[in-house]
This record gives sequence, C-alpha cells and structure tokens, in this order.
Amino acid sequence: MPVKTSFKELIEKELSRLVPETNEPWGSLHQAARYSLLSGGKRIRPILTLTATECFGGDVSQALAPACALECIHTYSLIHDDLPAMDNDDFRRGKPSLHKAFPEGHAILAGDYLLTRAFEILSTSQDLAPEQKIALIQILSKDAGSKGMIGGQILDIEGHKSSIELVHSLKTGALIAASVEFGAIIAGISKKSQARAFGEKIGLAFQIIDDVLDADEVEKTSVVTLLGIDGAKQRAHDLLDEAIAHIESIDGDMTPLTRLAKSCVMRTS
Ligand code: GRG
Repeated sequence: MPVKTSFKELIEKELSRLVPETNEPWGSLHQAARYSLLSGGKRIRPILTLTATECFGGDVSQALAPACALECIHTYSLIHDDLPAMDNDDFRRGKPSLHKAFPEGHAILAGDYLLTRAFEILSTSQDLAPEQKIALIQILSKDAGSKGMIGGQILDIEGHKSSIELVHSLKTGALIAASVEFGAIIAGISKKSQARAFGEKIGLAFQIIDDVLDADEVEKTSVVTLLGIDGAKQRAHDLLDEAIAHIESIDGDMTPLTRLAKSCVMRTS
C-alpha cells in the first residue's frame, strides 16, 4: 500500500527511541515489546495522525509522540489478540507471533507494557499543551476501551448478534477514528467532529476491506458473507465517499488525507 515514506521513517525511528533496548533488569520486556513493535506494520494509524495534522494546518513534529502512542496501543492489541486465549495465531506479519518467539507471560506483559507506555508517552510529551494532552488521553482511553476497541473485541468473541458494522466500528474503527481526531486536536481546528466522522468512516471501510482480503480464511460471519465480495467492496467505496464529504469544508488542502483514505480502501494487503 503506497504511504508517505518520510512519515513512515519518522515513525519507525521514534518508536525505536520510545521503546529502547535497555540493560536494566527488565531488558527482556523491552526486547519482547520491540520484537512486535518494530516488525514491519503498515503504520496506517500514526501515518493518519501525521497526515491529518499536516492537512489541518498543525505542526507535524507535535504529532509524532501521539502518533507513536496510537501504534503502541495497536501493537498491544495484536499481541494479545494472537494469544492462545484469543485467536491463538502462531504467526503475525510473516513471523512467529510474540508468544511463540518469547514465553507466553512475556507476550502478555509486553502487551500490558505497550498499553501503559502509550499513556506515559502522551502525558509526558514536551511538545503539547496540558489541555491538548488531556484531550488526547480522553480520546485514546475511550477508543481503546469498552466503548471502542475492547468493547468490539468482547462483542466479537461472544459472537453477539449485534450488527457486524457495530463490531467493526468498535474493534477497528475506533482507533482509526482516534488517529484522525488526534490530528484535529493537535492542529486545534474547530471542525473536530467532521474530522472524527471522516476517521470513523475510513476505519469501518478499512475493516471491510480487511474482511475482503481475508475472505478465504474468515469462517465466522463477516461483511463478505453478508454482502459478497463485490457488495463489500461497494460498501467500502461508499464509506470512502461519505468520509471525504465530511472533510470537504475543513480549511486547507485535504488532498494528502484523501489520498491516504483511498489507499486504505484500494489496498491489496
Ligand atoms: C486487545 C485482545 C485485544 C483485542 C482488541 C484490534 C483487536 C481487538 C484485535 C486485533 C486483531 C484484528 C485482526 C483486529 C482487526 C483490526 C485489524 C485490521 C488489524 C490489523 O491492522 P493493520 O492491517 O495491521 O493495520 P499492521 O500489521 O499493518 O499493523
């Protein structure tokens, strides 16, 4: 998927700096966290934050720490999702999942560490005003919690009869919506709800395309089993159009954000 290389490089470097190797007694915890954090994800969430900040007229350097905090939360969710008690996946991004490469306890604790580290990164950033930090912490704690990612995961594992789009919106969409809303907070725009609505639509479209790409593997009910491949792709494209309409009235050149949103929907991996 084509992404802004320079933003991706910035994020890779900053993630490595924020979760360093250490000779301290808990060095193996950092090693385990780095195994997953630096293992080649697409970085779509932090790239969205940097791109949104730029499009909304904010200072991208202020967005780097918050963008990395989002990626820490995302990585923790993947580590825990792969555990035997959850999806029990042996591989992630083409490598043994963390609990296969390290003892299972290390994988659980590395996930816990990345979750707490995210809030430490946000609350100690030197580049943000106190009120911005509080706003970002409120958004991330909600979107990673019961009204967001974890709530969606619970509905998913309990096989709730809730709408599949609700599960997708919570489990995947909330963190992606937070990524765009972060840009609105950092840039200080007034049209935060439009930015949020854009992120929500893109987040849902992203997960629908994930279902399309995983169509062979997904046994449980997915958007693809409900709408078929073409119907699911059409739904994602409709969401993309709706998303773009939400940011049209925001001041500035939205082209990079629109292009990134399109790449989330047109992606092949
Ligand atoms: C905390 C256990 C726990 C779960 C939370 C997000 C989540 C729920 C679980 C992760 C597993 C999963 C397949 C979620 C759907 C969201 C999704 C499409 C994740 C993959 O995101 P990408 O494509 O991954 O951005 P990369 O590898 O590029 O970072």
